[in-house]
Amino acid sequence: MPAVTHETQPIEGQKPGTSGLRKKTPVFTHRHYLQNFVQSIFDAIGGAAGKTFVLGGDGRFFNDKAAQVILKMAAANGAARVIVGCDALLSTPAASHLIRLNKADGGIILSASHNPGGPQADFGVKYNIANGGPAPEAVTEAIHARTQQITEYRISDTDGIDLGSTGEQTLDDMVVEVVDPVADYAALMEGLFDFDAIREMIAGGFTMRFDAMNAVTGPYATEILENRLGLPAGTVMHGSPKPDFGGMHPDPNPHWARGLMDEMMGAEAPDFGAASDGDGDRNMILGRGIYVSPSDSLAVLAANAHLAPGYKAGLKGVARSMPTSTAVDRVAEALGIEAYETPTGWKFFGNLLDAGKATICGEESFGTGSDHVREKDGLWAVLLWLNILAVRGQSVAEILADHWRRFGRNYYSRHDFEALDTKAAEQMMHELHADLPTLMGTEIEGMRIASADDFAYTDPVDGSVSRAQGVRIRFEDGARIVLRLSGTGTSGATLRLYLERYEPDPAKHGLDPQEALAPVIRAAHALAAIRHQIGRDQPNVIT
Ligand code: G16
Repeated sequence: MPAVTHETQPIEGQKPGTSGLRKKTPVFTHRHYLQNFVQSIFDAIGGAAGKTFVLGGDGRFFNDKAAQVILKMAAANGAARVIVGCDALLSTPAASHLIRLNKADGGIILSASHNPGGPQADFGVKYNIANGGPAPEAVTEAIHARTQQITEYRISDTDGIDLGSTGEQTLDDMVVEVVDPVADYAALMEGLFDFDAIREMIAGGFTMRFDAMNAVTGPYATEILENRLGLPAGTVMHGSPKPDFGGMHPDPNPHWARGLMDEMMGAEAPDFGAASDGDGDRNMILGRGIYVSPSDSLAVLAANAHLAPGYKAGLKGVARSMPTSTAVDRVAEALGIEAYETPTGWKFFGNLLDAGKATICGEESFGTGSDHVREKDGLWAVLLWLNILAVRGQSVAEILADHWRRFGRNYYSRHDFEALDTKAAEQMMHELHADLPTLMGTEIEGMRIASADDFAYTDPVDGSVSRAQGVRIRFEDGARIVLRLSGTGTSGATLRLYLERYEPDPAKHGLDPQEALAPVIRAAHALAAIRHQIGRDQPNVIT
């Protein structure tokens, strides 16, 4: 058959970060770049021969062409079957579900998530393993190692495949099954949530706005929210995936989803607002006149999940990434279940979910999900909120106020300093790291430091150890500062500064988080000498 072997040589920098390999699009479209990485994936997993893969992406620029290259490479490497979304579209959680549903050996997801798309913007490739989740570090390290030794890749010398309609075709000896990207995912959601109760709430006048940010969630949200749940047409805004996301930065946070924020804070606001990101795994939750921080959302979902049919048996445990606020830990304590603290990166939740140690996981970076798939899942979070609202018959603001009254409020914010000089950012972390042993017991801004360390994680399931996962400084009153450099950017370095302070007194739950956190923010700037090190003292994104 027409499989051709091309000679190639290693390309520098093909090291997957927090979530797959993300680079500028011109880097990915450069000769052999995608091919080298995909061949390295196949080589690192022991070859593709006889295997079944799932393939799809968020529809960004180069998604369609990259999918054709990967199909031809899978065929030339002897794969038995590739299940691919129509038009090569699949949200990340839907891809995770398809891997599990079809017992596939793995999946390749084309996405740079919340990063902008377009010829000069970002592209990404991520490999997921047979449990449906992102490849763990051992696998991404093996892929990276392979990229440094590669000498050839194999690709079929055929025309591509028409991915415009569903059905089975063959590419050389490989079966290509083109599937509706939405159907199986929508069915999974119907099984988890009480759609009748949500329909009844909607029939009673409940209103909602969902911003799909011109990204992949549009078709999923339209099918589920409008077609199946009966919300009026137009509930989903920016609902058609576009290669450049219509110029939007598809990151669902108060900064990038400004239009939705303004609408939700305005006089005509609907009852509920939500947004999702480029590949559909992130979510932002809003009520009329109120923003729900992702850490609070995780805590509320954990405390109320039993109200949805899929979780009525209760939770086995919860897990959050280290920088995520400890609000969910308080819920876990009340429920008498374990709360796990993992490094940043959804891949670290995989073992806990597989082992039945955690049912719900979440991150401050607008990610929440459960053991229904092995990725975070934006629409899942929206539907669980809708289910809770329908059962409790209260507004988002009432539910949040209730939650804080019961558990106390963890004021929380993340400050991002983007596009920094990489050397300066690394030097800052290096010097801060060197100071850590001297910090315990010292006082700053009237708060005494209880501990200061660099987070290292030992996976409780397989014993693997991940070091240098972020600096954490804890104060005796429960306040906390975390600093780490982002692993998902594509230019320069991004410093993430995470700030948290616990307030048990309900009379003090109405403050603006920036105001409530002011002493913690000042302490962070002083301890890390941020202005001195990176030449800036103002973040460019605050969430
Ligand atoms: C990815 C990871 C998340 C992580 C986020 C931010 O999300 O899956 O676990 O929290 O990046 O990572 P960083 O702080 O290193 O930039 P996504 O939605 O981009 O795939």
